[in-house]
Amino acid sequence: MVDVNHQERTIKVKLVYYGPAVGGKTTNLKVLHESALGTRRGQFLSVNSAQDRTILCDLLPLASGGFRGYGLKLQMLAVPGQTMYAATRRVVVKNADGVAFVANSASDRWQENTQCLQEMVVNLKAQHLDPTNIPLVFQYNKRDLPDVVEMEALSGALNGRKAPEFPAVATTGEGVLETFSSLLTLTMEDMCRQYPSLELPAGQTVTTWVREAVEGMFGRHHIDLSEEPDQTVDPGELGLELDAAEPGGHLKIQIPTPEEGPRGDGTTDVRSAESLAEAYAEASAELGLVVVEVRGERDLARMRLAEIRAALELGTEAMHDADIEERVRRILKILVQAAGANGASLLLSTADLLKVLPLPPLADDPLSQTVWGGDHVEELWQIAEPRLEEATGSAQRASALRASDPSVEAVASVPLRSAERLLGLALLYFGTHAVLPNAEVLQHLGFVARVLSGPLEASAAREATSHADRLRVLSRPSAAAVASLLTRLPAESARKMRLLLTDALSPLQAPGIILEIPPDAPAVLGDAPLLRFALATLVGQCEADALERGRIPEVLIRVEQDGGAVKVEVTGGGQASVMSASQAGPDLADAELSVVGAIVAMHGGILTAGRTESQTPHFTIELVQA
Ligand SMILES: Nc1nc2c(ncn2[C@@H]2O[C@H](COP(=O)(O)OP(=O)(O)OP(=O)(O)O)[C@@H](O)[C@H]2O)c(=O)[nH]1
Ligand SMILES: [Mg+2]
Repeated sequence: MVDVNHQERTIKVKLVYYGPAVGGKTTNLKVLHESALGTRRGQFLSVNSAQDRTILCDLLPLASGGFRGYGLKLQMLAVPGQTMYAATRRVVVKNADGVAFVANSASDRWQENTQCLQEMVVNLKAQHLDPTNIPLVFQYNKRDLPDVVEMEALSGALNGRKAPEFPAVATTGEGVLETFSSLLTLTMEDMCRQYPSLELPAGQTVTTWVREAVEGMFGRHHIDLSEEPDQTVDPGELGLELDAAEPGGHLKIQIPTPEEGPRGDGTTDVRSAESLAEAYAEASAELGLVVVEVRGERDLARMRLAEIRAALELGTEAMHDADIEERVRRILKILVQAAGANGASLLLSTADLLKVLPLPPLADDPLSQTVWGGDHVEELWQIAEPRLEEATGSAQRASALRASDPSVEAVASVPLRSAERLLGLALLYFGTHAVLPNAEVLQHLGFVARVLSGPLEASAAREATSHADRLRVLSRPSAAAVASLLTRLPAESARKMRLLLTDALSPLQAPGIILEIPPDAPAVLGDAPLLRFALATLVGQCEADALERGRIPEVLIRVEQDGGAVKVEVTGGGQASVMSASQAGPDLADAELSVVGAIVAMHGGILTAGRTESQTPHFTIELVQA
């Protein structure tokens, strides 16, 4: 039974490849894994013998995009075909939502195919699955071998149910995607029968949905590896890569298998040995699923960090290069990626008029186009946190959203506000096949929006006055939000690249900031945008301190080598201003400092904060030398 989670908005579907040993099950999954676009595939996990025979199972997670706004996760499994792993096969088919039977076309494998099919029927029944009804397709593989059984003969012997059947040469990709698409279609049709609430709206069929889903996952409907030896890697919309480990790699666990098992004394209870094997296989298969899930979560956390990094980068880079429309476009791109949306626009409140800035290819904002939508946007102007609204929620909303071209099924409204005021409202649009954001994603969007409101505020202020002072990079609530995210992420999520501090810190150069970096300063290991952001925050602290004491800010950033570490010192100060007398500076231990602390900790470094003898702020960051 398909696993539907309404709260997380996910559907999990388990598809099992069953068949005799060396029939090509693993090869099918391997080809699917290698051909799937980078953002759609998880890690391919196989537990093998040294000879590459499957011992436990192969596990391939694929994300097929949205089905009625739910994120559809496919768990593709292949059983081990060798006779001795019967207990494992029984376990792996448990809770299967659909099965592909991969037969070996070789003439000398005829009997193994029929025996294996009989065993599959027994195993399905043992797991309370109906072999006459479960979504099932046949693949007659290895059609390239010189001596193969005719398709008709294989079909007559195996396919009594007259299920869809496909010839294949899995090693070249032939028939692989066809088998998969057909199995997915049958399984989704079956799911719609089980859950009438998930049935597609009028005018859409599972077949058309599968066509688009396969296109989205593989960018094609037929694989021919003989023609395309090169892999295409899909870096995602924003070009944000998941660094360090490759997320979609192939994790192979090899277990040496002895030629023969340990010698028993002949009194072993065969049944208890078998149930032990089954319990072991079950535990291991579940462990496999957990490993894949944990990796998925880690990849998601990395993606989140990449989005935050992109947002922070926008806040610390030189302002004059990008005009406000360019800045808005980049803000929207980050939000679109974080939400998995199909389009977006930003309603910007400047002075007394409302500016609508759509992200191409949208030419205008769909919602503000309609009378009802225009009024509704005014209501949305009041919201404090991101909100999702679906077309299915009300008739008026449905007609407003579906009137746009292409038609839209949902909109997420994300307010961009500084500590004091609403700067703009991002409207993120979702098409028919999108995965709609769940509560966790909405929370993340709110959080990214708080970080993004910094650069937006800076741009808006720059528009107002051309000689405005440099603005604080983050407002306090945003800083607290960033700190809470950074402390939740594992330390290894930060990119550890070899950085020359001269390059990494030069964007901070500005009037009133002195950079003292010796030309022979050693490189450090770190994440440039995060480090730059941390230092910009410290500079901001020093500046604020000087201003509060009535001085014109002057900040020194000094880099020096200290044994195996690299020390970066940020010292405040300033010239006396004619404006006012000096007083004690503000408290340094606040939310912003906790962000810097979290970033430094991610780099395995140490942050110390204090004041010099003359009471000016003084920070030291010790970083690891590359
Ligand atoms: N000639 C040919 N070889 C194939 C084809 N498909 C798979 N093979 C090869 O057959 C061997 C076995 O393939 P696997 O995919 O490991 O078979 P399996 O069904 O997973 O086998 P078990 O794990 O033992 O159950 C490998 O060497 C493959 O490269 C095919 O269509 N034609
Ligand atoms: Mg295998």
